[in-house]
Amino acid sequence: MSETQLPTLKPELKVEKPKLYKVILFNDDFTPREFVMRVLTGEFRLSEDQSYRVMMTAHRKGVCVVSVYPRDVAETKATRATDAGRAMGFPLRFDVEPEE
Ligand code: TYC
Repeated sequence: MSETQLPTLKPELKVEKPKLYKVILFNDDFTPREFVMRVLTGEFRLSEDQSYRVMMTAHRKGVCVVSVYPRDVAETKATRATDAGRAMGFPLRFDVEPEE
């Protein structure tokens, strides 16, 4: 009986870091500050203090990163938050972009 040795196959371990996506808040001239904060606390679970800072940063600079999430979570939250503004007639806008 021949002893054929099979080559040892090392399984290649490919562990990929799950990619994260930023939700970006855009300033506009119409949405009330209070409403922006309500969306940030309600949809993104930011504290009052965080909501105020994020809202004011967008207000002053034009944009602000709200938070980072896996892709599906980021997209769902950005859509729900934008829809909440639209339902009230506000042009409030949230977008999603990949983290560098
Ligand atoms: N600029 C708005 C105002 O003066 C407030 C506002 C802040 C709107 C941040 C959107 O992302 C925003 N009423």
